[in-house]
Amino acid sequence: MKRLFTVFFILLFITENSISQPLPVPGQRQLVWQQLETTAFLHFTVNTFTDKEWGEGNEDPKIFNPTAFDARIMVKTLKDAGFKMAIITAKHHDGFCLWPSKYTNHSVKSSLWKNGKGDIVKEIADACRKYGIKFGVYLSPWDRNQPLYGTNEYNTYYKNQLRELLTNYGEVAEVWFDGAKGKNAKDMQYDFQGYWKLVRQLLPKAVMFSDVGPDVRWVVNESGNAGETCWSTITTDGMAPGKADPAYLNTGDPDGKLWIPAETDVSIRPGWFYHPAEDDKVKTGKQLVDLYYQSVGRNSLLLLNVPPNRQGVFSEPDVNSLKEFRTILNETFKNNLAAENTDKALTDKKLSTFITLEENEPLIIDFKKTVTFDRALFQENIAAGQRNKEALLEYWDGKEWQKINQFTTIGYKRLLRFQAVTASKVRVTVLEAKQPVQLAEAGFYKASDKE
Ligand code: FUL
Repeated sequence: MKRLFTVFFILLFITENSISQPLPVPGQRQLVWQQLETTAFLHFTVNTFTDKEWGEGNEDPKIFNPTAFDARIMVKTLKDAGFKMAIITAKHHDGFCLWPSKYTNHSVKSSLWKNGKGDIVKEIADACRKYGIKFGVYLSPWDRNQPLYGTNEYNTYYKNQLRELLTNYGEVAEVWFDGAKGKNAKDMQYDFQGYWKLVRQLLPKAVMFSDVGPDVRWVVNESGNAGETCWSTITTDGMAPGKADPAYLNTGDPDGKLWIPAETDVSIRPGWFYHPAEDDKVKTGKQLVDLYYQSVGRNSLLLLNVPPNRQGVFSEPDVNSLKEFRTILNETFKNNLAAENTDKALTDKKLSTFITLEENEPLIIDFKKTVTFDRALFQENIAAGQRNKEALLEYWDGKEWQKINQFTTIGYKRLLRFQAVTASKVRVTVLEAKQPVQLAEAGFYKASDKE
């Protein structure tokens, strides 16, 4: 009898699980991170003064002298343009530290800037706090200056520097681990597991970026293109920073075991660092908006690099583009045409209120009047995992349903751009899903003329 019961319970367990497998879901820190949508990178080091992209590591620290450095002006510009975090390159591949690290003299303390008494990291962190945006750090593992590089002691050096950055500057919301390493670089076994353990221990709320996580992954290009299909899940077995299939990371994996969403890092200029010759090659506000659709609108996050110039502020073309970017987005997404007559759950801008859509059970959104739109927005309640695989959007032409768009993943956000449609009703049908889709938001907009 006892045995029969055991068999019964095992069978029950198996059936339960095959009906509804628990899906990977974001941790709290990932959920907060994803909703930031637009964050900024500040690439700044000796390269800014030598006109290089990768420093050699033998630069004279004296050349670092941004005579009009103003963290507040830059952070305020970012804040006004809707950016929710600034990540500073505390140390790039050249090894020069933007803070007065105890562990090396190759830093601001040997520079002419503020007679060696300044701290760029502190000024940026303070400005972020003043203007209410989050603060993050980039600390390059590849270090072309540090003599210990290539030995295991370098791992200790790196961890000591991480500890300085994570204990002296208040909350750090993101730590960026760059896997880049030159072809002729010394052999070096990075202790990534040890680095990550230290961050978790010191700042459990911080998200960590590397190609393959642990919290957020790389989108695998620097042109600002998340996969049109973009899953926040991947399986990292056998992977390490610098050792992963690019196509896999770009689109993610519907069957991935871990929640590790994609981050899209791209520069407002051709290079990551400021070069005077690129002043007329700054992406326009309209081009930045395209990047927003290709990243945030494809279930990723936009990490836009805006490099300070030799004075230590943003140059005018960059500032103008940032302003234009936010103006266009504000204009486009100002008026959700569905807001008046749709279930409030879909337009209250909360992920936690949603409508559940089963496969092939369409949801009709009736605008109750004729409206014209050329953009659509969908969001899933990702706290319950990412579910939609394929969906169809149609409009009612007065006689029958006409296709507007058939699309794949939604996740945190999916934005669609299409030729203007004039209609009084639309219909959304989930064609295939991992589990019933928890549709948190739906929006229909007429794009700004500036787009
Ligand atoms: C790359 C680096 O080599 C670039 O200089 C830049 O920092 C970019 C964000 O990551 O791997």
